[in-house]
Amino acid sequence: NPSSPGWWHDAVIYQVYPRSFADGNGDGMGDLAGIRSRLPYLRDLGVDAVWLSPFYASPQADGGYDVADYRAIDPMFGTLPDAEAVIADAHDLGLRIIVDIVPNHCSDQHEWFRRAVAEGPGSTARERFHFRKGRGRNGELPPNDWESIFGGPAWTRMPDGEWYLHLFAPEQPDFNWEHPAVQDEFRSILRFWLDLGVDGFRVDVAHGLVKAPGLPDMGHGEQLKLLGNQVLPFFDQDGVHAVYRAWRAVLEEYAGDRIAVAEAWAPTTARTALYVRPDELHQAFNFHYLNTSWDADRLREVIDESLDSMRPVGAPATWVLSNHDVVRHRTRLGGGLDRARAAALLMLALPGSAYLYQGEELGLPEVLDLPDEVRQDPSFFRANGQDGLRDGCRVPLPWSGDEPPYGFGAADPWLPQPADWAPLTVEAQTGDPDSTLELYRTALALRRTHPGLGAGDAVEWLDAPDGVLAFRRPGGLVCTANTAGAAVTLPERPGRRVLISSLSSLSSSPSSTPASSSLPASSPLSVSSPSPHD
Ligand code: ISL
Repeated sequence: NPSSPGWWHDAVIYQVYPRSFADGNGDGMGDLAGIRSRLPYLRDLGVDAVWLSPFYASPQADGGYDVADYRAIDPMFGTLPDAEAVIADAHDLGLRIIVDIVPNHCSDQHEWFRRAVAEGPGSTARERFHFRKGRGRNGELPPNDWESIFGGPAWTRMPDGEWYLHLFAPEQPDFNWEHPAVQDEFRSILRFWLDLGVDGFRVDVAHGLVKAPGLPDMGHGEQLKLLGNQVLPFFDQDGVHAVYRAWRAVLEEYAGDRIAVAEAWAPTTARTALYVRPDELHQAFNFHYLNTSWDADRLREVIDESLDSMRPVGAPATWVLSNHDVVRHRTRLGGGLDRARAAALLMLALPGSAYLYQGEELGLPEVLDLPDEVRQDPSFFRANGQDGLRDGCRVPLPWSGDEPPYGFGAADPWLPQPADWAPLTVEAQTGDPDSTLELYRTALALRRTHPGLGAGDAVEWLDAPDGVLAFRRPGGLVCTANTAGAAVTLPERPGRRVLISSLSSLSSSPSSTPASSSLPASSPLSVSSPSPHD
């Protein structure tokens, strides 16, 4: 039906971080064969699409976000036929596949950068990147004061004296997006993957590609904030939108509703909305929501602001709690597993599209005690105010068994798994109605039987006591979340029944439980519906 909104308006999209999902060949590193073998698990979980973080040929200086060849699979992950098999199997199972595209920078081992290094100052090969002479008497100072997101200057000096720009690690040189060859190359890369059948792209650092003309100084020495109101000469420049208009035209060449989602850290939701105008990308991650604390007033404010900012451009709001760059929400929100479960149900009751990060459906916590010598993340940036590297959310998934590697693969996983994860495995949780995995399965099934849960672009707030969020969704479903530290008493809602609750005791006998009049302290969320006689 051409008049109904596309599949992506209310899709639940599951992020796979390939190194840590499942290891098919027993070398301790996740791979495409492992992903392929676990696709039925994702179908049974009930998600609509799978986003795969990079699996391209890469020296892995930044977990594959340093791409040496955008059209090749890294041997560590498999082969191009393996990728085709994942796409084909996913489609057979009714799952869509979204791949990561990394256009801001490549690897220093990319052919173009190697040529730029070899051909030296003044060569045309250098024009595809940002090479500059340094400041100071002998050019010994960086060309400007930009800082890398990972810390330190955003410039590295070549032995020949020129400097090149890298917003991330020195192994990740930034492309010069003013250069037509760069623009052409990425349109061609999009077509390569679209021809292979992918359903869309997650655009890495979508706000970074275009730099302010002349590369002016930032003007202050402040440490970069993950999400601030700073206007920076290398982020969220107006010129970036021409790139996405060109990409949208490529996506429209293909049948089947292919989409792109922007990883755009813009300073405001209004700026974020510019990336999802009708002729640009389809969705943008909502990092404002991710950064919101578990507080009813703040949540309500950010939910409204998110919906309000997307409404004028007609793009769906998105909701995300965890990804491979931030502390897992079970740990980040504080309040333990109960709060993590409530936050998940709240997210899945909101209109729009929700992103899950592998392992959150198991209630995995952040691994905080990884020894320094096993860590591999090049970043030192501060996530949500907490100092931390990003390895603790990338620990390989526990699938089965009583001890590491918990069915992840045959060998020692590339990051060690905690000794106490046996109760968190997929095997241990499957069939246990109180488990977090079954909570997610039930919630995702409810989104299918009650399509109103993900539909529309507004929520209808209901009066609620302090610390409680309550809203009505289409079909008369009411969602209630208690963010307060103590039990609250809710008005009686006769004739209603609880469809799902993050607190297992409330939903254990769904058909007979009256709508809760008392919502216990541990921040549960319930979704209730009118009874058939209501
Ligand atoms: O831009 C930022 C702050 O304003 C950063 O948060 C930045 O957008 C973010 O770190 C980008 O992350 C993505 O690109 C990185 C990679 O290390 C991450 O894993 C990826 O998600 C470089 O490719």
